[in-house]
Amino acid sequence: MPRLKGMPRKPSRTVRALTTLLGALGGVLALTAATLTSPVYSGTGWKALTTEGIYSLSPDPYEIVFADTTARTRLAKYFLLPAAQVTRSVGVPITVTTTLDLTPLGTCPPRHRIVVHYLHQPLGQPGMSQARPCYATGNGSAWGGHILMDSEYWTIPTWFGPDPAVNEARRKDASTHELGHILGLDHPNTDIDRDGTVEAGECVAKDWLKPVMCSPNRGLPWPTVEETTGPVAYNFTEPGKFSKDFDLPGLRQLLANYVLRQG
Ligand SMILES: [Ca+2]
Ligand SMILES: [Zn+2]
Repeated sequence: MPRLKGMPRKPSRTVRALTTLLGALGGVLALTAATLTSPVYSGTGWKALTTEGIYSLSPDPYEIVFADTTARTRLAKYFLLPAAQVTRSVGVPITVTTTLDLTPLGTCPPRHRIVVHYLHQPLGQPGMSQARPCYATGNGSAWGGHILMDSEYWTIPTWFGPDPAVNEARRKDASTHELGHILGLDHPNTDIDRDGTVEAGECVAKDWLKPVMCSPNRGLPWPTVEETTGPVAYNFTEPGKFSKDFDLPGLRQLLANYVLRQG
């Protein structure tokens, strides 16, 4: 481009620099707009349960109910903490009720009901619990469903190892983990070591804490007995909590997806 006679060079440079800056800003703005308008189905340490048809979390309240009085007596307290966390830190009210609900396992319960069962080996295998999430066919949001907790965690006090504190921490983690599935979270395990296989416990961690949705058992190893220290309990600093760095951001994004998917 020809320069006007007598025109100093500096302004021209300034204009070019400004143009480049605007170009860069334009790119940033476009990226932000795309981020704001598109639903997201996975992030660091979390993954949406799209394989079960769940793409979002509804802002309307959910309630936890029980299949029978034994389930209510044994398990109600294990859902208080995660329900309060989702209510307070995600913004979706979840109430632990005293209601009994006889909806059969093969049937989805009424909208936004989560039925908790206390059953011996519900999958026919030792130590296996299960969530059976339902989804709203209209918009792919979490509907509610059934949680089948294996009663062995409670009837055999040393199920998770010799340390009572470890056992209680694992019971809490297991209950919260199954609730997470109902709310639309999948296992976030990924092939971190790039050996071609997604392994058990292969999940991101922050301050040694993995997502509660990490499979299995928050990705924690069985407690082991060390000769010098006795039973070692592995980082159960936040038993039964959705982790603030992984699970909770995932649930918040699922809630945001509810609106984003309507756009
Ligand atoms: Ca691997
Ligand atoms: Zn699971």
